[in-house]
Amino acid sequence: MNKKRTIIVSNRLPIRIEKNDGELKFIQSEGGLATGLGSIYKRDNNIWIGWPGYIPECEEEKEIIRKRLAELNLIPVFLTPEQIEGYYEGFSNEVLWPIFHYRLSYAIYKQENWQYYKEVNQAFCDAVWAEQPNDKDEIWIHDYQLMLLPRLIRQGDANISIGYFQHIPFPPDEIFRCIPWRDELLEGVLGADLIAFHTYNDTQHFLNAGTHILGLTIKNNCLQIGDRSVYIEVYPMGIDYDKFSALAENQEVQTRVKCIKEHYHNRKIVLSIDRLDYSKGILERLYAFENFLINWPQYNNQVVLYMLVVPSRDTVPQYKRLRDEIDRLVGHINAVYGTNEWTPIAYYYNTYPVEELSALYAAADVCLVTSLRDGMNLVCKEYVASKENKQGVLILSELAGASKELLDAIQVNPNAIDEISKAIVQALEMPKEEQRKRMDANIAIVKKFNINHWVRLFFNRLREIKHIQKNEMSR
Ligand code: GDG
Repeated sequence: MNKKRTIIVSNRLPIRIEKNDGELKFIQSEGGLATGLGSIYKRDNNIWIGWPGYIPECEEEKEIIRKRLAELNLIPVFLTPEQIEGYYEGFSNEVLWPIFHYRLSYAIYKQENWQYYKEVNQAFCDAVWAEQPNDKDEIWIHDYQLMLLPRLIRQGDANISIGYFQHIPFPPDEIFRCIPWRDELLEGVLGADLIAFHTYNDTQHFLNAGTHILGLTIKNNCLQIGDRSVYIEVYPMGIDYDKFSALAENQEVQTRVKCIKEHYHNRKIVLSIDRLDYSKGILERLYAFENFLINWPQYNNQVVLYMLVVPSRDTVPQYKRLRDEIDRLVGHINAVYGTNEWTPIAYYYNTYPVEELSALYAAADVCLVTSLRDGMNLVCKEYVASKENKQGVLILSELAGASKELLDAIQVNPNAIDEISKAIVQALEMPKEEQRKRMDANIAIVKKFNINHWVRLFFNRLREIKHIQKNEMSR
């Protein structure tokens, strides 16, 4: 088997396994990454390695799952409940997630969780080597749960081609420095040939961490590890533009749009969609909406904030507290400002099919994204893709990676409550012509720099780097 292979590795496989009445169900993920990489891992003898999100009851069930997944080019890494708690919930979500989102005080450093993180990264490495990759193959590792993996793999083959993409921000080095295991994490990622982030700032923070914390040198924009050059570059992730623009035109979705608008008696709809997470600025958004109701009373009964929060990590104490606070604040706003005819906030804590999401995007007059930090934020791009030839205004946090691309959104500082309220008014009063102009400019960006473009660009660059390295070695 000498043909070049692509191996994708991420914490989760692009599939969900459910067991109903003793029968295993394999449900393909519709997420952006799964779609974008679908054309790659399903082809030839390429594979995707990751946790299937399910704990098998016995060895026999493991084997059944392994076989079923192999037919889909997927290789499972099975994790124990203790590993999930220590590596995923404990280390990834209670150390790396808060630190990388600039929330120092939320980090909980526990030595035993670090041990689990190392153990699971090693398990992923073993799963990669079990597939016997060689130095013709390409390995693309995704995200902060697997920061040690590039180096672990590199130790088995100095010439193998490894790319790493981080979907969340990389903080300034003085913040990153707070992690007790910062050196090992940096050295781990630096096993890759190409390390990529959504924004230029993230790359600069990473370069600073390399020079200030590890004392490395930079040559031609690369970090030097001995005689190896590691490329640190920007690849802003796109979405499946065609899918979202086609969905918005779909007859059933259009019917649903009509229903939604009628349900709210043609009041203006301000939409927000996010996972439950303190990085998304959900409370700030609610304060801003209350401030808007107080200071622009002429809009009472004219506007609805439709807020969809997708359940996430709600066993983690900070997330549970956030959820309680959202419940309280939504209850307070609806109780104080609502009337018999009008409930200001339509709040749902739920997951919807993508068709429903599409109908909401198409129906919304305004999309409000107030992330306090966000690697990219795909919701705002999906909103834009659902608005071809239509009206709509995007209000976008300047602290989301997408703000570097969607320059024609109304950009706000998510900590400035008054600024967000004013932006809501500006959006509601924006002339149709200006809406169209701004939306057209945003559409052009989202359409061109779509998910396929992102995947293509990344792989082309990884190949180019390998080529450069080979030339350097033969000199
Ligand atoms: C991380 C980074 C970065 C949401 N609700 C439902 C649903 N969704 C989908 C959206 C969108 C995705 O989930 C959320 O993506 P985001 O980018 O907004 O946020 P994270 O989940 O935090 O993602 C982020 C991203 O990685 C990619 O690199 O942009 O910064 O934090 O696609 O559509 N999908 C369905 N039902 C829902 O109820 N089907």
